[in-house]
Amino acid sequence: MPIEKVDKIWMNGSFVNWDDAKIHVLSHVVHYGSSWFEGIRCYHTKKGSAVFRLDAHLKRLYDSAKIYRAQIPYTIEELTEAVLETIRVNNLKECYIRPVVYRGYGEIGVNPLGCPVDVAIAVWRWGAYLGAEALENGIDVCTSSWHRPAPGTFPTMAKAGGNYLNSQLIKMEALANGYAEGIALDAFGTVSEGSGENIFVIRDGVLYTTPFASAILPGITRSSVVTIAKELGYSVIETQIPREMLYIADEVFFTGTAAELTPIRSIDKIVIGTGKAGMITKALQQAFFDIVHNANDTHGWLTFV
Ligand code: PPE
Repeated sequence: MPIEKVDKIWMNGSFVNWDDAKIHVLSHVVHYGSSWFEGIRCYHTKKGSAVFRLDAHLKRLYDSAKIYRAQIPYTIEELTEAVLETIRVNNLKECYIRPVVYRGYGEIGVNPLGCPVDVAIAVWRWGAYLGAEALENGIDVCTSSWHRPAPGTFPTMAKAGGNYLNSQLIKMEALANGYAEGIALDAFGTVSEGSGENIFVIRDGVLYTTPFASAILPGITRSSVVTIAKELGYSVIETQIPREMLYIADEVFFTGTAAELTPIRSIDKIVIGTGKAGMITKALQQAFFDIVHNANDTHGWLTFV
């Protein structure tokens, strides 16, 4: 997706012009993938602009850095304020927010500890991630020949830049074969997640989603949907999902900040359910959009800008 420029980017405590937000080519992150980031949405709700689950996203950012022994040189309160300020200075009512922490310029070599931990926050306008129609009608996806990392290789609970090399392989293969997205299996051959989304499977009125140990990113949309589904009276089971369960599901959908709740209408050319967004998927979508569009927020999930 092309990026639409805005005015300012927050870098290490001050605002710089969009075109000046640059780093040195010998920054550690460029060579060794040493970054941790978040994707957050700010919605233009009926009650004003509000960021969805800002605290949970920033908590995950600090967790990601901690796994890699990186100390973020700001408090969570400072970064919270920096995110809100970045939205305000750019005069955006609605946007996608990308805080990124990275090992900067200092030393070269695998050992990152001699490099500074730098922080930037960018915002931009980002619409429907998998296409405008996707939210309504669902998408056609495939299972990927690329698997998610095995335990003890790349920690998937960290939202690390380097993990997205795996996501890129999954996404490019899917697109090359004419699909909108790929579903990756884990090292054991059970379902993991999409290149940038968690997955839910519905069968006989029960929701299933893959556990953290299936090499997923602990998605914040995923946890929100689990909460919403339980409130609507559905059972949600977190368990390993065999690949074939995808094909015989009544409904399958992706969740993610960018993807929101995107229905899946076919997998490997096998039609899922009725081949349209299912009833439960629609009900969950509606409940989710009621929170972020109408600000009907009973959970304290919105931070107003
Ligand atoms: N798994 C992966 C691998 C992932 O990247 C995301 C978010 C999720 C699950 C869902 O997590 P959450 O957003 O907390 O519900 N992917 C982000 C980046 C997408 C991109 O293309 O860049 C996102 O959705 O913002």
